[in-house]
Amino acid sequence: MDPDRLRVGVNETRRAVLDALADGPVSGPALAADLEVSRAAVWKHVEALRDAGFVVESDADGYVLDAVPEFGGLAVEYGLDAPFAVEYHDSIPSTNDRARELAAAGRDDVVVLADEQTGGRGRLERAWSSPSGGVWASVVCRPDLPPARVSLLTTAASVAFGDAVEATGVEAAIKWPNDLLVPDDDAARGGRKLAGVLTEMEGEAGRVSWVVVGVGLNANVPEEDLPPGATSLLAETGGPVDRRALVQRALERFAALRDDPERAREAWRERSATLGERVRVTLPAETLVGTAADVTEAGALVVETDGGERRTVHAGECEHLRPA
Ligand code: BT5
Repeated sequence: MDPDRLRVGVNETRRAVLDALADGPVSGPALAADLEVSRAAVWKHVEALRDAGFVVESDADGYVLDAVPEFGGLAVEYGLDAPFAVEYHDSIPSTNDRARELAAAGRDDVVVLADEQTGGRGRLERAWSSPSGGVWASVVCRPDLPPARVSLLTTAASVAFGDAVEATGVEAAIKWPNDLLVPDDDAARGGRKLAGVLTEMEGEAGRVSWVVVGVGLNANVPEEDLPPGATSLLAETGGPVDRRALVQRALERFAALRDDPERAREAWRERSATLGERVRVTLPAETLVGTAADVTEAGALVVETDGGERRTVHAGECEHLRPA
C-alpha cells in the first residue's frame, strides 16, 4: 500500500470527496469515477459530511458545498495547508493519551483534537483543566531527531500557537519552556497563563521513534472555569474566537517551523517573556538564580548565574523574579 494512504487512513476518501466538492458542483457518478469507488460509497461519504455539519446541497449539476462546520476534524482538515489528518472528539480523557496510542500503532502526522478533556495532563502528572470550548490538541510526529533535540518541537509549537493567538488580537509571550502567557503587570508571574505544551516521546539508542506534542489553549472557555492565574481568549477578547481558523494557522506554522530550527529559535526569542529576565530555575538537584541569557537551537535555556557561570538547562521549572 502506498504510504500516503496509510498516513491519512480511513478519512482519505472522505477528504477527497470534500476537496472535490470544494471545487464546485460535481455529480455523484463523476465523483465515483474519479475516486474509483462506487456511487453508493460517494453517497455514504456525503451523508457522513452532512452528519459532521457540512452543508452539501444537491442540484441539477450535482453536489455543492455550501457551508463548513465551525469546528471538528474534517472542518480543520478542509483547506489546511499542512500534512495533518485530524481526529476529533467532543470529549476524551486526554488527547495526549490517544495520540500516544496512535503513535504506538505507527501513525505519523495525525492530530488528535478535542473540545473537552476529562483527564487532561500537565507536566509531572499535574492536572490540566480542559473544559468544553478549548483547543486541546496533540500532534503525532516521527522526526529524524536525537532525543536531546526533541524540545525543538516544543519550541516550534509554542511559537506556532503564539502566532495563531496573536492573529486573534491577543498578545502572547512565551515563558520558558512551555507556557504562553498574556503579559500583565505582575512581573513575578510574568502574566496570565493562556496555554501550555506537554511533549512526550519514545525512542531508543539515541533515536526518536515518535513524539507527541500536546498543546492546551484556553480558547472559548470562561475564566471562572479555569484555575487562578489562568486566562482565555474568550476572557481577553470578550467573545468567542474561530477555533477552526486558529488551529489551522497554528498547524501550518508548526509544520513550517519544525523543519527550520533556526527560524523557530529566532521566532521564539522574539516572542519570549523570559529572555533578559531574572529567573529562578528549579532543577532536580539544585536551583539556579540568574539572568535568562539565551535559548539554544535545541530549546534549552542559557542562564548566566549570579555566581558568574553560564549554564544550559534542558528541563526544569522557571520562575520570573522581580529585579533585585
Ligand atoms: C503544561 O503543564 O502547561 C502543559 C499542559 C498541556 C495540556 C495539553 S491539552 C492537550 C494535551 N493533552 C493532555 O492531556 N495534555 C496536553 P505544566 O507546566 O505542568 O502546568 C500545569 C499547571 O498549570 C497546573 O498545575 C495548574 O497550576 C495550571 N493549569 C491547569 N490547567 C490550566 C489551564 N487550563 N490554563 C492555565 N493553567 C492551567
